[in-house]
Amino acid sequence: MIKPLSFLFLLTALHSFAQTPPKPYGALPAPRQIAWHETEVYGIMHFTPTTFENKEWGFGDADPKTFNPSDFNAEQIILAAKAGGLKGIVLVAKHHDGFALWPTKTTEYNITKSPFRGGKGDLVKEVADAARKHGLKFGVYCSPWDRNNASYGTPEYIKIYREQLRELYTNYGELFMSWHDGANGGDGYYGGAKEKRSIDNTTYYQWDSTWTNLTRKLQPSANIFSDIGWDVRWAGNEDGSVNETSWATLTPKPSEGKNVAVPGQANATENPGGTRNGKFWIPAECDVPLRKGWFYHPAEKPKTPEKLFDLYLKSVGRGAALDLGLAPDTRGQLHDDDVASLKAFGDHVKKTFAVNLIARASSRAVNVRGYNSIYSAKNILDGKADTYWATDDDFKTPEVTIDLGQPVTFDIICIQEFIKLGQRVEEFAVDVWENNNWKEIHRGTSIGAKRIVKLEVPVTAQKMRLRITKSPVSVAISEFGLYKDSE
Ligand code: FUL
Ligand code: CA
Repeated sequence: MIKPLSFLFLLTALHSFAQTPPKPYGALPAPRQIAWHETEVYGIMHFTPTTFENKEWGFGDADPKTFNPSDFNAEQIILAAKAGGLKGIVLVAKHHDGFALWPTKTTEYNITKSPFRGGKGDLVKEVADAARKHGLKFGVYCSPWDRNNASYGTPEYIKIYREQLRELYTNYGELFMSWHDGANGGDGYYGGAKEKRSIDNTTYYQWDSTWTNLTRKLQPSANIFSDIGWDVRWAGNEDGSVNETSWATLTPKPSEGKNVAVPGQANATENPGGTRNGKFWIPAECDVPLRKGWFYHPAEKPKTPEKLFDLYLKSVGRGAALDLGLAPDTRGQLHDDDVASLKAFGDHVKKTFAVNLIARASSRAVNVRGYNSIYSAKNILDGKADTYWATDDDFKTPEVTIDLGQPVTFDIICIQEFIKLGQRVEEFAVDVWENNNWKEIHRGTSIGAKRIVKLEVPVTAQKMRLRITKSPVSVAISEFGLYKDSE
C-alpha cells in the first residue's frame, strides 16, 4: 500500500518531471544569434568612390573628391529597404579601396576630404540614424584589406584597422553585425607604391584577439560574420542560397595545407550545408547583390521580385538569412527599379505569410502521440516562437494530426524548431488525408530556425499530419504553418 505522504511525493515528482523542459541538444545559439535569426532578411550597402568609378573593386587611388553624390538620402534607401521587408542594414563603412565613410582619425583617406556635406559629413552616422528612425537594426562592414593604405601588410596597419573598428564600435550605437570579409591581399595603390602585397592571413590579422578584445567587449550583441563565424557563417557562395539540407552548426575547417581556419582562408566546402552535430552554432548568411554587382552600374538591372522570393525560400526557408546587397547610384539613392523590386518582393512575402491557414480554419482538432502536458502540440499553432511542442525524452519520432474542419488549399509548409534547445530533427514528412488514406506530400531533412517548403502544385486537404521521422533526441517544435503563395 502507498502511504499518503509517499503518494503525494510521487505526484510531485511526476508533476515536476512533466514540467522539466527537454535537455538541450548539441551546440546552442547565443542570445545575440537568436536575435539575428529573427532578423531573417537584411541588407548590405556599398557606396564609396568606387560607385563613381563604375567599378567593383576600387584600386585605392581614386581622388576623395570623386565621392560627390548629388543628392544622398539615407532615408530614401532605408525606406525602400523597409518596404522590401529588410529588418536591418549593414553599411560598408570602408571597402577594399580604403575610403572611410566616417570622419576617422586613422587615415586621411576619408569622407572629410570629399565635397560631401562640405567636408563635414559622416555617412555612417546618417545611415545609422535613418535605420534606427525606421526600426531597422544597424551593422558595419570594415574591409580588412585596404588598397589605399601605405602601411598595408605591416604590423602598423593592424593597429590602424583595429582603431577603425574601435571607432565604428564606439560611435554608432548598438550593432547587430560586424561583417568581416574574406577578400584580402593583392595589388593596390598602397600610398603610391602601386604594387602587389601578399599577407599570410592565418597570422596577419590575429582575428582571435581582435574579436575577443574589441568586438565582444565593445559590441557584445554584434554577430561576427565571416567564412568561419564566430556567430554567422558565409553561405559559401554569393548566389543567395544554401543547400536544401543545411545545419545551423559548423566545425570550421582550415584550407588545405593550413592548420588554422580564418576568414579568407577556410575550407568553405561545408558552408552551404553546415556540419551536422558541428562544434558551434554558426548558421549561414546568404549574401547576394540585388543587382549583378555589389556596386551600382548603370547597365545592370535589379533582380525581379519573383527571383527574390525564390532566394528567400532558399535562404530563410532553409534556416539561414538573406542579406541583399543594396547599391545606391551616384545621386546617393536607390534607383526606382530597385525600389520597385524591393517593394514587390516585400509585399509578396508579407501577403503570403500574413495568415497561417491552419490558424484560420473554423475548427481544428489536434491529436498527438507522446507529449508532456505543458508542451502541448497546440503550441505549434499559436504563432509564438517561444512556445513549443515537446515529447517525452525517449520519444523521438512523434506525429501530430490536424483536422482543419474544412478543406484548405495551400502550397507552402513552414516548420520551426525551438532552437534554444538546439537543432534536433533530422528528417520529417507531411501527409494529407485523401480517399481514406494518408498520402505523403513532402519529405524533408533539416528544420532549425525555419524550414519553408514550396510544393510544386497546391494541395487541398482537410486533415493533415506532420511526422518527425528521424531525430537523435526528443523533439521541440515551435511552429507549424500552411500558407498559399500570393504570387
Ligand atoms: C565580397 C567582397 O569582395 C565584395 O566586394 C563585397 O564587398 C561582398 C559583400 O563581399 O567578398
Ligand atoms: Ca509556438
